[in-house]
Amino acid sequence: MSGPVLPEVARQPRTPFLASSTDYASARCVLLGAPMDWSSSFRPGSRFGPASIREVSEAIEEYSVYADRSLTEIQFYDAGDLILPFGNVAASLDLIGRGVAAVLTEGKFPVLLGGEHLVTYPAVRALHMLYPDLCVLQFDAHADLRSAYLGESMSHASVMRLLHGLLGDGRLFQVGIRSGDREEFVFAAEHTRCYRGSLDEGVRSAGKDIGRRPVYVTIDIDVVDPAFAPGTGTPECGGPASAELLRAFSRLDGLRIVGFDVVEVSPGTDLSSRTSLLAAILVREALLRLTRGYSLPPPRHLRCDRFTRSGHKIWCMTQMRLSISCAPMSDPVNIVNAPAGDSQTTSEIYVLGNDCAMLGRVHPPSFLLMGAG
Ligand SMILES: [Mn+2]
Repeated sequence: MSGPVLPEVARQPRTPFLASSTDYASARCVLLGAPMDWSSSFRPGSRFGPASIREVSEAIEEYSVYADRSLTEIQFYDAGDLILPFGNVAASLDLIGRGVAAVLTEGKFPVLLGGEHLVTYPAVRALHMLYPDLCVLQFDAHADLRSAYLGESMSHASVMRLLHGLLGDGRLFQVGIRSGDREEFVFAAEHTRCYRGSLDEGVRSAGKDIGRRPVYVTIDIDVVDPAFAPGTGTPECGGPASAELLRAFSRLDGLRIVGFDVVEVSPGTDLSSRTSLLAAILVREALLRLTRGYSLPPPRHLRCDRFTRSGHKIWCMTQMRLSISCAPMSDPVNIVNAPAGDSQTTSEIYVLGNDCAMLGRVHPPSFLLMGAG
């Protein structure tokens, strides 16, 4: 299959990322923009991050001296930005989850461009259904562990708390953190691994603790000092230089990275574009690492618990076109608009998610069921 992922919900980029392929089928990674900043508290504008990162990617080299590898040696596809309903957090997260799930069911790695940090939540939720032992490595100035911010639990300031609720204790690894309220640090001491030293030491320690478990890497660009990344929603002084971040990034080499995002790039407050340039380099480094060696296994496990009650709606997506079907999951799934020859039994259906989410593939590679409770 060639063409954009989710043509109904993603828009082709005006300027695709440097060296991206036009051949979707052979791509190992898919870039997907999530231009959402609906919960940004200080300075909105990260909705313009994905377009800005793509635009400045022209100015960086395809070859990376850090990875000794070039984007021209790998296959990745830039699917453009998801079309998100302005101001609607729940519906936007739902669409982001679907977009990431669509990438995963194609056996490809997602690379998400934020957007505010909340976009990480649906991405991790989709991956967690594929990888029950998933860990998250967070580069950030902020702990993002508030149970709610301004009365809102679905907030960029609460995203890591949401992820902790999903993954449980000891799965969240935090580096670069230098800001948060006291409760967040008390929470971190008990429930996450929050490394307070240099980025380099933090990533090294996190790498040892994560081991061979699959890990999603999320980079809030504000992890570096505002001198190096002024274009971000909540700049936090006292951070490391961009060189330190790139050095720490090279330490990720031994890890089994299964997804990546870079978030909180808000180009409007950075006339120099250095924030977007740094993000573009991070995306290049991520792509070069995600395509190294191993590939994404197909979904393996079945979790039907949220779907066993009768009367659930099942969204059925065939050949990346959405259609709607309704079926009680206790019965064999009744697939509407299934192409002739596709399995109509539940035996090959994998549940990847719950409320926003997805039932996995029936016949790879182009079949995806999406469900909502
Ligand atoms: Mn942050």
